[in-house]
Amino acid sequence: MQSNLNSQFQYETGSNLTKEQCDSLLSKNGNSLKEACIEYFSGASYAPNAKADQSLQWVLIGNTRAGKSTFTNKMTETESAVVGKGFGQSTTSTSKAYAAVLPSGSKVTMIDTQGLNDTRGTSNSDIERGISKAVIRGGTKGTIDAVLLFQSCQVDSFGYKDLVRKAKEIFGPSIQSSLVVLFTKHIQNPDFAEEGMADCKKQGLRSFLWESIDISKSKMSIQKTELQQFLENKNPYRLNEAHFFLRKVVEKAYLKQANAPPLVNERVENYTETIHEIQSVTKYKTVTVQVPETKRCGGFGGMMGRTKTVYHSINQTVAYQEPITVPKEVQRSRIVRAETKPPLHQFIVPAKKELLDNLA
Ligand SMILES: Nc1nc2c(ncn2[C@@H]2O[C@H](COP(=O)(O)OP(=O)(O)O)[C@@H](O)[C@H]2O)c(=O)[nH]1
Ligand SMILES: [Mg+2]
Repeated sequence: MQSNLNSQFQYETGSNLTKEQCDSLLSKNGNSLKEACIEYFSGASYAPNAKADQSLQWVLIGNTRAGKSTFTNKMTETESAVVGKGFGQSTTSTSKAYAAVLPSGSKVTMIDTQGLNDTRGTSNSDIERGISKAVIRGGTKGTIDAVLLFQSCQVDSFGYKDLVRKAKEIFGPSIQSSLVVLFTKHIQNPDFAEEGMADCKKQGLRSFLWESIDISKSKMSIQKTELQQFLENKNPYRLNEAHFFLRKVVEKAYLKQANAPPLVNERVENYTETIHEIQSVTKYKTVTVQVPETKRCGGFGGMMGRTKTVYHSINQTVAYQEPITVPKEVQRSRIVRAETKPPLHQFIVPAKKELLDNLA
């Protein structure tokens, strides 16, 4: 039964969770498939009363090579985040938390996330799930003070619109007021940066120009102080809002799944059947036959040449065919039709889209 539930869970989530991971999610949810799916997609394990941490929490989101890891290293004054070297190569494959002390002395936890539009073929929805898992389920802190959207000005400066959308998909629509677009690599392309910032303003989004590399030590410390002041947030985003949003998404996805036409699955099933074959065997039996013999009669008649017929019984063995039934195994096949609903995970993205579009 449990292994059945496990495979159903894997089907619905399209995940490659281990048996143990499935078991633990299912048993945590009283073996309710629906609740386990809600937890899987929404991060319900997020502790609503996560410890009230005094430090700030920033989440860094951006395309690969936008400068997230470099930024992290500048803030922590270490080299602990790996920076991309080869062109177009992404380096951060999972989300990691880094602690830094701001010029004011406040502590900040930065979650450096896996770059979106990953060059190694990881799909964006997997990355988004990874981010929400790290941030929402990580449960280190119940609030986010800022989500920094990294936009490199190397090629253009409008890609951040996609990041805004992604951030809303991950955290829910009310993240908007905590979003800050950080324009990086702007020194060579000040026009791109200017256009981008003007565009952000039009969208009612905050933006900040940031330089990690081509900057002196003293300018860097001014920049950090400015950023810190810029990111001060009196009303940090509460992570359980993200959780509520994602829960709504899963519930909507369930509805969509229920209304979707079933997938008809036809497969050929082989089976063995025992039939009874009629064969015949040769058998023998003994029969008694009467064999006539002509004998001369006795007395006068005999002398006159008269004869008579007498019969002798003799036993004879005769062969005959007797039918018998012999059991025989034969291989047969039949077409089995099964109707299943498409897996739940196929409805998560459309459900999110619908919820966000309804709000827009
Ligand atoms: N000029 C300039 N280059 C940067 C800046 N930030 C990052 N880079 C370079 O961009 C490349 C990718 O940076 P990385 O931090 O790994 O990007 P990530 O994928 O977003 O983490 C590296 O070669 C960095 O040196 C910046 O502010 N200015
Ligand atoms: Mg990185």
